[in-house]
Amino acid sequence: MILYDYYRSSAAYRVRIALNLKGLQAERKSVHLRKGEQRGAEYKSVNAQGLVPTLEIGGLRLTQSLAIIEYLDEKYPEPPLVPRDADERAFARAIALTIACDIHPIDNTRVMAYLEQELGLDQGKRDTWYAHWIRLGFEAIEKQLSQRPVTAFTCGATPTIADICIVPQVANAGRVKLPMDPYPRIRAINDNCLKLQAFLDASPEKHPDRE
Ligand SMILES: N[C@@H](CCC(=O)N[C@@H](CS)C(=O)NCC(=O)O)C(=O)O
Repeated sequence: MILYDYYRSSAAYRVRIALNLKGLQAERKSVHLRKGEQRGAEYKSVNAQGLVPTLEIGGLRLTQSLAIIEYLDEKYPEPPLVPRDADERAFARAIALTIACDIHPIDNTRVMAYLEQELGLDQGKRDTWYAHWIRLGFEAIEKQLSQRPVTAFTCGATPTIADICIVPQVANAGRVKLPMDPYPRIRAINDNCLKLQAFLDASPEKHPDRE
């Protein structure tokens, strides 16, 4: 198994957490996003989108972090990362997709580079943009969580795909110092996740390629 990875990539961070929760080892190949390696022909032959992560497994090249996590969950069912109950599964996926579809892509490296290079936005304006989309998404997630009983993780006593998406997104919020006070439920889930070794070991701070 080979994970094409970058320490600061929150999408790759999701897959690192999932692999750790499943107790799976993957060889790591670093794709240096700041040097633009993701856009080179070599990596584009691995991942046509030029995005990390990619997971090579059993002769397949899997792309898209949530598709990778769902694949791992089907192939290695324990511990389950997607709730088996349909209602809970829908909620876990909704939270994961709020982050993966409606927050993260608007703040992606290539979007931020476009704002800087094509639209001439300075760092302050880029940070305002970055924080704005996280705030909008977190407000909605916090509201949805507040309508449910308090549990250690999004869907009960064990982490799921929702928590796997929350932790890297909270880390991204930290990069622009987004105040987290308005989101106590998200904060509590993040804190609970970060008590688990699987989450800690996947963090950018612990990444062997960290700069
Ligand atoms: N929806 C994709 C997003 C992948 C993605 O955007 N990865 C970012 C890093 S977090 C990337 O490779 N960015 C490179 C770029 O924007 O040029 C997934 O979940 O895998």
